[in-house]
Amino acid sequence: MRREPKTLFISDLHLAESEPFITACFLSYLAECDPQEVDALYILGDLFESWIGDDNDTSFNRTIINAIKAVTDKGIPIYFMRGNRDFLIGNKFARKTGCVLLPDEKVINLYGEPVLLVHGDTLCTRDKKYLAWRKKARNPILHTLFFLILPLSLRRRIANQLRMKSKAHTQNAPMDIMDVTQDEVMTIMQKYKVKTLIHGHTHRPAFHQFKLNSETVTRIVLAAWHTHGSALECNAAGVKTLKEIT
Ligand SMILES: [Mn+2]
Repeated sequence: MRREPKTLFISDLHLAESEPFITACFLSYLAECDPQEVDALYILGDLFESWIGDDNDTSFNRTIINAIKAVTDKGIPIYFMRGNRDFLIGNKFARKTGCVLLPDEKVINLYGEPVLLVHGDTLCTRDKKYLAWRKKARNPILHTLFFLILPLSLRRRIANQLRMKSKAHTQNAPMDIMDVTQDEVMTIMQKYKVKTLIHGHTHRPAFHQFKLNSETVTRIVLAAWHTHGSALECNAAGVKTLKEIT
């Protein structure tokens, strides 16, 4: 008999070779995904700490790709939304893993309920410096012309420098500008006419309830994987729980 079906949401794993514990945690999480139980897995960005192109065929990346492929091969659909750290993930990655790539804003039908998914970086509108950079970096013509044609070794160096710059920026920016802007949250939820929004990016896991057009709506924030994993589990009855993964 089929166990109670559920849909899973994860984000901000920041997988890197230097973090073997979290990588192992993710690999065992995938291995335990049972098609009798899991309807779908959504990865809402920043699966990787950095991604310099689908052609960067390292053994680390291959291990992750194969583990994801094993899950989609079992018949569990995996949907992937790019984050600010792995926005260069492309069609080749999707083909190799069997994932379906999602656009930056996506409304899904979650057991009959329309739910809006975003990574979360675009909700942090007070971080003007980052948004200006994002606009340039996310231009597909620009990254093909100026980044993806560079040799991998050079791309790796640039990515490291950008990461260091980003770290310095995150550490120096006042705490509150790194969180979402409530106005932006309300605007986007209204635009897509949803009562539930799920996102990651801020590393501030929570269920936020507030009024929007006199209705109670919910913003669910996924947790980053630091010392352990975390996933949002949703079932057909509408129950949503953030669960620790160890
Ligand atoms: Mn992020």
